[in-house]
Amino acid sequence: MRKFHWPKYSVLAIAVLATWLTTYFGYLTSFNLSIDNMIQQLILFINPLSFLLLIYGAALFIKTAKRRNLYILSVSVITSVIMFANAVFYRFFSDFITIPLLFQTSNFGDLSSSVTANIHGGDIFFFTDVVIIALAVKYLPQPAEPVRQFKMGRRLYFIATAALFMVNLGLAEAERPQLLTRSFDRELLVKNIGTYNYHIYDLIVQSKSHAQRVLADGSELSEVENYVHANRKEPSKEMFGAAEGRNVIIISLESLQSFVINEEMDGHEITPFLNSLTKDPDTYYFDNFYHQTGLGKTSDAEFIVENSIYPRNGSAVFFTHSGNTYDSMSEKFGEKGYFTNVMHANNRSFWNRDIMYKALDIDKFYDVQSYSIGEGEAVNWGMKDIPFFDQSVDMMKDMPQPFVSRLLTLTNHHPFDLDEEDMLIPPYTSNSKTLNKYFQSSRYLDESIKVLFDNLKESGLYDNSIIVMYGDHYGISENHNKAMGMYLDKELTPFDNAMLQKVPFFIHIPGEGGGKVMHELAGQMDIRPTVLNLAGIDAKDDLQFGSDLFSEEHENFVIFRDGRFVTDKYVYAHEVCYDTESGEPTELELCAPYIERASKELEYSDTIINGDLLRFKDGQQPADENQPEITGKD
Ligand code: GP9
Ligand code: MN
Repeated sequence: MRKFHWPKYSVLAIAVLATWLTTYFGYLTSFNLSIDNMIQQLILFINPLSFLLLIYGAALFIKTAKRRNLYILSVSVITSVIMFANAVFYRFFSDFITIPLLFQTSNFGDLSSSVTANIHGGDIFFFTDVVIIALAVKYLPQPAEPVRQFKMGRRLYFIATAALFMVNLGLAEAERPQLLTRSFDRELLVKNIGTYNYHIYDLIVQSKSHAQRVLADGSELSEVENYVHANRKEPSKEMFGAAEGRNVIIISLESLQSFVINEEMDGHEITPFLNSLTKDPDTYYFDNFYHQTGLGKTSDAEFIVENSIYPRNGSAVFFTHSGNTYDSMSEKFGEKGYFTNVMHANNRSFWNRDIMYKALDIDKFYDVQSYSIGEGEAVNWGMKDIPFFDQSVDMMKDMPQPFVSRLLTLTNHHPFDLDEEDMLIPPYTSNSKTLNKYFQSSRYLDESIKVLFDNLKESGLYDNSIIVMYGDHYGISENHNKAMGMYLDKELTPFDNAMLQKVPFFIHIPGEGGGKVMHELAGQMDIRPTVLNLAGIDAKDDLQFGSDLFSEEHENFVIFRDGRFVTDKYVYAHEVCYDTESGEPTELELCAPYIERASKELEYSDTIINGDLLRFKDGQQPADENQPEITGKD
């Protein structure tokens, strides 16, 4: 076997090295990436390498030196342009480029002016590698043409490249489990797999959904509409407009499950404020209410609240279908003159919110940059909920009224870490650290809601608002069944796990006085129809899978995103039909009609999303003209 002649391939080696380092320094200087530890720094450092080895390595298949050099130079120009374009884009949007944005042709006008304004002289730096490679091409000795025996060296080269890629992915998976399956944040993707791999990933995700969209012609819409309208429930006339003209404040209670409400842990009340609300005359509390989210978690819950359509199975619809036309709740409120916004002290790109919110017609996103996070005001995933609510209510005071504000809390998020001073009750003691901390963290979330209510009262906004609060999804997964079983004092079955998907749902209408605990079997899908009806906005022609919770016709049937379901008689989980009353398995036959209906409903929902069918609905503009305007950081 002949030796692999590295020196002869010095142009290739220099190219990889030069682009690698240029990319890495580009990361450090152009993007505001939060790196928390040495491992993350290491991942950031190595993440461009496997892609560069692969793309430049293709030169090893090119026979003549001249063409090879031309190829290497072209690659260096392209990679530099990619980094340069992202850097300029980032200055304006605090985000990385994603394909749906490039298809939003109507935004090019805006985009190009902001792009030119954001180019700096120093950006020439991104082309350092091109210059170095050009010099190498000019002055270094060129290799002889490859000979047969060279194949072995080439094979080794690509095996090493693949191995490096796997190491990179392994480290990324350890740092951020489920990064690729859930694809929750462009920043995290770039930090972990690098800009170049991120663009390939984005290309795959987007082209998959694009293909399904192209094939849809609108004929499927009428079948779905027929189904939805046949199952339509008449909203409550009595409650229609009960909160007309008021501000609507919708709180996403991070990871809050119903099992903590009106319960104690080792003698400590877990959610004293929320408990008091369940007895409050102005509050409707729903104690038989389920989340219906999938992998997109918080964002799935948001999707449901806005659309009353199921999110997608296996990926976050906020990421995969942000270019669709939607008939969102925000759009409806907007048409009635409400100022619609979301408040959330996290990166604007998390869950692709910055893009999706435009598709949902949300007027403004108060992201992390709208908040000032002082010393000691951040824990776990970011800003603590109490200062978050303090500052949010301050901003609400300046909003045009009526407004619809959706506020997303964050502190009660896995791994449920708190600062000592925020631990208002002791931890639980079980074999699950997660569950042990969860009680304390839920207690903190409860305290923050109390602060929110106090702030609203103080600001004068309270009396003219309604406050709607929902748990977004589970916080304690089935991995903690043993510890949960210890807390609940029973061995958990799939039936119990289905029951544990209950999340709290509150509708608080100051001064209304009709409040009570409602045992209606319900789910997040019902939030949109209920809220719109309360606001006095007619939604009967909308394509909603949920229905008004105050309607007498409301049906006791909740379908989970994964196909499980709950009715007043049966619960279906893990292919077993259980009796709702006793929790004991019963004949599968009894669940059969519901199984069929559940899968049909989920399928219809997927059809709408995958085919972007709402663009064919009467009164909707064709999707391409309907793209929301892109604005930068506001
Ligand atoms: C992040 C927050 C939490 O912005 O919404 O996301 P989750 O992991 O709960 O979906
Ligand atoms: Mn969440």
